[in-house]
Amino acid sequence: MTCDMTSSSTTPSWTLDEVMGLFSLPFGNLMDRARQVHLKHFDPNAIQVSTLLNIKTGACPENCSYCPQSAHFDTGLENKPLMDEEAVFQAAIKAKSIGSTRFCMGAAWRGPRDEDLEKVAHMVTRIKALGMETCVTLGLLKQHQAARLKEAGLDYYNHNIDTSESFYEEIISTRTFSDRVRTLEYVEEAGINTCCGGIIGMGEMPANRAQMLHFLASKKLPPKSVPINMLIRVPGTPLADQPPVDPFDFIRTVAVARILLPTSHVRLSAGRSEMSDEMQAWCFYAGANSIHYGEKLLVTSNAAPEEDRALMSRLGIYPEKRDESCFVEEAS
Ligand code: SAM
Ligand code: DTB
Ligand code: SF4
Repeated sequence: MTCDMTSSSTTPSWTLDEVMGLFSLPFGNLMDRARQVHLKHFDPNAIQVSTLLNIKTGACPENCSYCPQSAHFDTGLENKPLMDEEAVFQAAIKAKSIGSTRFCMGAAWRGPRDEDLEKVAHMVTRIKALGMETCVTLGLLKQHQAARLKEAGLDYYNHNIDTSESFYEEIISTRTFSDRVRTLEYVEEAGINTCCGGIIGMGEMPANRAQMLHFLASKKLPPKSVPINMLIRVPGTPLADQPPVDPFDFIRTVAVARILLPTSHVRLSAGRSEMSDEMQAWCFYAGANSIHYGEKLLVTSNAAPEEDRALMSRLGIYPEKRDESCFVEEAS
């Protein structure tokens, strides 16, 4: 049994113009709007805590311009094959011991081969039995692969659309936006929660950010988890020299995500190590209520765990308990 998927029954429908209007609001007005929505649906001081592990590193055939793991760019990364199940399991135990309630495994694949998917399915089942929520991000899936992950007990599949459909081909040419959407459909049909968001700072315009969030909010099943990544400008990737994102524009994007996806968790994902404490505090105020916790993201550094603990303490925020709806069978 996995978590219920009735996440956004209260989501009103938005036109793209209305979403653009939210982005254009004076900063304080937008914060007021987002805060009201956040207070209505969540404990504003509880933060969902996930830990990431890259279980297969580098040599990815896709050419995502932001990604240090693409075989198309020389980022100095050491490629590594799929990790052993036992090593992954031990990492999950460690993540649980530091307070994470969800373990997210990432693989640098265009999509998994069936034999690799089977190995990942075993990892999912073992980690779930620890009492953790499970998430994987493995690239494009076939329909039967999504069904197999559901059978293994997977709670979330992370598959980002990354940006708007109109800007997509500027960033990636080895697959289309529609390829991505098809995998999301397979995941939804299988009954797995989707985790889907994007990256800010790739050279997109405010309209592209609005289109991306409008697309997510307009889905019949909006994602239950929405990562908002700030581009990590990795040397060797085509986006290495992008100008930094204006912190207020990033916070605005978090706030619009909160308003459009009122019952979803909005995750501050990549880029937190480059954010000031004040910027993160504004993101939490604007409605971000999930983080990746741990020294590493997939291959790049994350905010230091001791700094995260200190910041949470200074802000009076605390880790959210796990979602009990994910564990109905075990509890009964
Ligand atoms: N290969 C799988 C896929 O593409 O879905 C899973 C791993 S992939 C690295 C997961 C997500 O990480 C991407 O969709 C992207 O949103 C994010 N990401 C990768 N590199 C990033 C970077 N340099 N800065 C911010 N986010 C990044
Ligand atoms: C997501 O949206 N962000 C995480 C997770 N999903 C898998 C990954 C961020 C990756 C940042 C660059 C890296 O370390 O590879
Ligand atoms: Fe491969 Fe995923 Fe990186 Fe794209 S984002 S290059 S699919 S690992």
